Amino acid sequence: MLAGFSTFASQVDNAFLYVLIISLIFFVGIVFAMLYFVVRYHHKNHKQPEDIHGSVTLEVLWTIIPTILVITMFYYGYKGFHNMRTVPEDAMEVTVTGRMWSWMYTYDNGYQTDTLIVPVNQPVKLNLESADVLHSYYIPAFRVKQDAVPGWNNYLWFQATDPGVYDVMCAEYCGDRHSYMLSSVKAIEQDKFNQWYASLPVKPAETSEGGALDEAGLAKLGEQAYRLKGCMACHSVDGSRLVGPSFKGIFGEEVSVVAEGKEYTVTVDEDYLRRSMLEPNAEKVKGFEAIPMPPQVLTDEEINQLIAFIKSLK
Ligand code: HEC
Ligand SMILES: [Cu+2]
Repeated sequence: MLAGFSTFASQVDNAFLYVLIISLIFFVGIVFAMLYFVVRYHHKNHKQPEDIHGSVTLEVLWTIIPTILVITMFYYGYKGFHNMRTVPEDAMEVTVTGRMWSWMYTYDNGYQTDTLIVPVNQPVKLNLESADVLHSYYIPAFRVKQDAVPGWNNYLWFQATDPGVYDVMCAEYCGDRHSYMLSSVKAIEQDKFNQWYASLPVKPAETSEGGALDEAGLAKLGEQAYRLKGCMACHSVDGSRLVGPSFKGIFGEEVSVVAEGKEYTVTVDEDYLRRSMLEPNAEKVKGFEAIPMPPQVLTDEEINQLIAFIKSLK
């Protein structure tokens, strides 16, 4: 079995093992009883078939024993479930946004990352949100999995026990690039975490020394947003076609679009890019009519940064 690295691991693994061992005992018992009957009641050994009438003792035994076994299984399962749904008071909270096809993490101070960073030996509560369809947040090494449902606040919690980098997956098929939601959670020592957290700018946009950013600075933030906001799942920057058109070299070019069944060309300028981000499905790029771009949650600042980034991709 895959080793576990959270306080839930032994509880989940023991419940699993308990069910597995009982199933194995029954499996072996049933197979042997079957083989025994095949030989014992073979017509050569048992010439004359006979009727068997009920046995109250047997019926009581085979009702009561399995009932007790199933109740103990339920007990272990319920105990674990209850523990997983009861978040400790001192848990650190992080908001997780699932969307086609990436995860984004927002910390209490507003900072956003594409990898979850948590301290070890500290309960962490993840508030799960989805921006579009059903996703499921899954950390196998921590034995936690929970659905992210659009329009509904779900959560999970865990406490990592060992520093390390662990896989995060989406466990609910969510479209073409579902597998792209593979990412990671990094558990680090508490003091290292505190250092990292204290060093964070309040918002990524405040990395420069205030004042207006030049075009190159904006484009750099735009590149961050491109990765963080999940655009890279569908838009390449090297000209290759993913789910959506590549961003490379589109600025200033003509593009054929379809809107309300009519086809026309527009020049890719700042307004067009802004429109494409705010109302992605009002004008569809020709050749991509059938593929919806999910609605994006972007601030004006982020849109300006993304536009600068797309402009810089010659
Ligand atoms: C799930 C896939 C997906 C994601 C994620 C996505 N897009 Fe799109 N995008 C598309 C598709 C498909 C199209 C083409 C159809 C259309 O125009 O609606 C498109 C079109 C565009 C266009 C027009 C491009 C052109 O060549 O004219 C822009 C600009 C754009 N997206 C920006 C973004 C930005 C910025 C993000 C991230 C914040 C993003 N998209 C995230 C799928 C996606
Ligand atoms: Cu998903």
